[in-house]
Amino acid sequence: MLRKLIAPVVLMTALAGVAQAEEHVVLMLNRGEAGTMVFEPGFVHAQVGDTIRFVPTDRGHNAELIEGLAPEGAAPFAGRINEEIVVTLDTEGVYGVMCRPHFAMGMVMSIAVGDVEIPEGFLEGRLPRNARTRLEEQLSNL
Ligand SMILES: [Cu+2]
Repeated sequence: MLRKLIAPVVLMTALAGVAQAEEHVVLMLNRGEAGTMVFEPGFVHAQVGDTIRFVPTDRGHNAELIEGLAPEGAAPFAGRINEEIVVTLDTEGVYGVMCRPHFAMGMVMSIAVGDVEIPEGFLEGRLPRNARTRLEEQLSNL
């Protein structure tokens, strides 16, 4: 009797695992592998429904969507300085994220959600030079 019950439970657990969203952890650091004032990792490839947890490991940073660097319909977000935030990725596309105090120093990261390509003209708008350089490097992973 017990054996008959176990098989369906194991199957359901396996199916739930496939559909389960993943949480990606991104650290905000004064110094990391890519240099000073960085998000680490600088690039995350996620699926729709996944979340990103931005962790202020070092003080003085925030995580916020860069205006214009997001797919249409994506909800903007902006954490406060030193705030840990969790962002749910509901919309497929490419996102650029910055730390506002260190945007000019190139403290940015990028996210690709789903099986996507970089939209045409994605980095054509006004961006600090250091931010553009890092975004280009990060998005070369796509
Ligand atoms: Cu910062």
